[in-house]
Amino acid sequence: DGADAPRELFSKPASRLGDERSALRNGLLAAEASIDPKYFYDAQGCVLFSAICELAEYYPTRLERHIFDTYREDIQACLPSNLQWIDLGCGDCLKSQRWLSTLPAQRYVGIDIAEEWLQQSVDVLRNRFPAIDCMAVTADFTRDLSLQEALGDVDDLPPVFFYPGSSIGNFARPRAISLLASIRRHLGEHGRLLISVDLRKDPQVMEAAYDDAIGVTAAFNKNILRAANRELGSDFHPEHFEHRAIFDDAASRIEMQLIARHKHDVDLGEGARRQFQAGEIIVTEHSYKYTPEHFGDLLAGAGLSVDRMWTDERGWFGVFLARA
Ligand code: AVJ
Repeated sequence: DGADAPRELFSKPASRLGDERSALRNGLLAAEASIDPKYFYDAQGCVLFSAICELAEYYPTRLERHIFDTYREDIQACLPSNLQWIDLGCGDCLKSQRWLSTLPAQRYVGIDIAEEWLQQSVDVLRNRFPAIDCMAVTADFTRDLSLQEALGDVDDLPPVFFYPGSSIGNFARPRAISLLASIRRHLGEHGRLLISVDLRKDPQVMEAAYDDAIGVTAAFNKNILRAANRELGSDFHPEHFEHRAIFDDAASRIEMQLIARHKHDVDLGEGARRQFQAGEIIVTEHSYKYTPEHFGDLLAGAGLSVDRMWTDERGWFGVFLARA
């Protein structure tokens, strides 16, 4: 039913869809089954993620807003005097709205993969800030940050890339570095990157944030099976899987898993099938957690250096300002 199909399906050429579909199927046929976390964010997944952000256990969103509100003037004083605000993975653009009302931004560029949601969100911004040139760019910047094509020749203003929400935490080091390096190529002398990341802390606190008491995150995790069913024509039953979130200290990441409750077969479409043994795992997401030093190393690996860092009082969450 198209109503709640993953939004980005509507705006992709068939060839691209085919590649993604086979990548999804291959991930589920691999020895260690996995599903790319981008499939979380269908209509239902976005509603569940918004609910996760309100959970007592899920501290990142609340702490990031506390840091932005507490240090707004301090952060703003470190930004170029007139700028274009490049909002990476802007979603509903609400986080940027809080900045645009006090920033000397001449242009806003919202970049996201979900086209029509992006258009609606940028239209709201356009109406709210008539003096700012607002652009919407549909791109998967994590794979093909073709900002040059996306921005064209609008490199007349120093860019501030805004990458909040610890979204960088979804990527292992190699992909995180290539993403950060592609941003660096657009910074020039005056451009900046304002990026946030979840910091390492008591594993129980981190695990609770991904396995809340009332089960919203469990629902968010199981919902990915419905997205896979729409994409592949597979017949996963979410209730045949159990949610688990564990902190892997050596890899410094939360791993979200779906665990088969009992032995059963799943039709993966196109003649492919897989038998899941009881206890067998599908990995759905990694969320990497950094110390400030480690995150500084990651940025350095992409040719970026840290200008400033701000954290909440307990040092649980970090906002970093970086330059080329
Ligand atoms: C949006 C990817 C940053 O990793 O914390 C929240 C997604 N997953 N609860 C994160 C998520 C489970 C979130 N990111």
